[in-house]
Amino acid sequence: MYSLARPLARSFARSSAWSKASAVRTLATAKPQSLKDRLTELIPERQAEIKEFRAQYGDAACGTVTVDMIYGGMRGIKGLIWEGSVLDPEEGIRFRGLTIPECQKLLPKAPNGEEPLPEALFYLLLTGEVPTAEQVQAISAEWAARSHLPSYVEDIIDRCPNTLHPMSQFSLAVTALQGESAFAKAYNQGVHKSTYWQYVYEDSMDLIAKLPVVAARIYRNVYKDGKLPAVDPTLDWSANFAHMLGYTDPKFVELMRLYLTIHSDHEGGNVSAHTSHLVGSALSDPYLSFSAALNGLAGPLHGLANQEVLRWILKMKAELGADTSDAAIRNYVWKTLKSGQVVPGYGHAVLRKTDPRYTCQREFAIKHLPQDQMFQLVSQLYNIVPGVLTEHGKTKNPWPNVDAHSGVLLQHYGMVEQDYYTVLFGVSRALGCLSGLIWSRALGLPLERPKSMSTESLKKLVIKK
Ligand code: CMX
Repeated sequence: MYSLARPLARSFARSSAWSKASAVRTLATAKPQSLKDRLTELIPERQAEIKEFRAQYGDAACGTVTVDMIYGGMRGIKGLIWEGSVLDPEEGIRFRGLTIPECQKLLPKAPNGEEPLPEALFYLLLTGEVPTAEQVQAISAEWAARSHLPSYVEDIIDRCPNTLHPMSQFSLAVTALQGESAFAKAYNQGVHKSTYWQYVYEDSMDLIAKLPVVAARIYRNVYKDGKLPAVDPTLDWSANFAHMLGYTDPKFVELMRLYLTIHSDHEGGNVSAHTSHLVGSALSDPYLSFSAALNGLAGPLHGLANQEVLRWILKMKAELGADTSDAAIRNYVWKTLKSGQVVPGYGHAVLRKTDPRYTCQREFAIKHLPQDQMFQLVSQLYNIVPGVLTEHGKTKNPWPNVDAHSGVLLQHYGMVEQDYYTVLFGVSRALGCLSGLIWSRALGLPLERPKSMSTESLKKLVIKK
């Protein structure tokens, strides 16, 4: 096991009592531990560290809250704990201290594969440690073994009309899976709160295992003949998902590994992560919490933007015909803005630079599909849109986000059904939301309940007499 030593583990470097202890234990451990055993060791250490931190610094202020922040969607208010990742406006995401290129380098890969396995990222999100290939294989096998769907859930999916958006079907199926919740059963039996995380862990492992089966069933029902191959216990999570979707090209499988890794987590304040955190804080089980997150992900300003991007580019192609000059594209972007719509795939609530999740997908395209006509259009847009948005003068971040690139890769390998793209995002986002939920229960985080104000009460508070 590779443990996050300095300088990589910036996030833990400062709270080094925990990271040093785990590094030492890592070296001393001969036999690889299961993920749950490792968590069982790490949780009390982290609980003690936080207890001490709060005892010393519990009264420390963490910035001011202004009236504009309150009206402005709570941007920048530091208001929740999320252990798995931290987002820097300039640099982008770090998963437990590791950037995306560092994850691509350090996380175990499939035999002959070049992209990281999402199983490894999940281990990293939960423990802060890079697992061995053996530990990752154990997770792949465990997820394959837990992947069975109850027949009532299969029936619910099969009864959905093809006209119901795949994200609605996905959320519905995850809600229906709630009948399987170990946490809900344990809570009803009155288990001690110190054990909650263990049931949330079991539900999370089950749910992550089942998501590709649910998602592939929706895909096959809506776009294909409804027949689904069985899960292959010898394949990793992404390879199984690609196989069930009906894609056999090894490059598509590699794309899935990259895709499911990079869409997993983007700190805790984004709509999907925050929703799962909020709903989970009411001790709603992981199925209810994650289906709520999916409903947020299905919004066009969040995950649905990946569908919107491809639609917008196809519409542009249809409108411009043969003239895809820079000038014609610039006019099309301006037309979108002047009609009061957003340019999908551009801008971000936190980032102020090109999203590294965009960059790594661009690198994948340069490597595997440099001649793809749609990729070339996406590249052309990258040269044009930031300038137009800057001239337009409203957007704080004119650079592309993750959703500006994903669709063009998927369509290259034959997945042209744009309405489905956000479901892929949802499968991946489970890794971040559910690892967050496990830690929230392990740390005993309470019911989330910020203070809201009416305009009148806010005026009374801030206007000096
Ligand atoms: N096109 C046009 N206008 C944009 C814009 C874009 N891509 N991005 C921001 N703006 C506008 C905002 O709508 C806002 O306008 P108003 O003042 O009229 O309300 C103004 O610029 C300021 O917004 P901001 O502070 O820069 O951005 P926000 O934090 O409010 O919003 C986001 C962030 C992502 C919702 C926004 O950039 C956007 O709508 N982008 C397009 C949709 C998109 O790609 N979403 C996916 C984000 C990644 C993800 O979650 O998956």
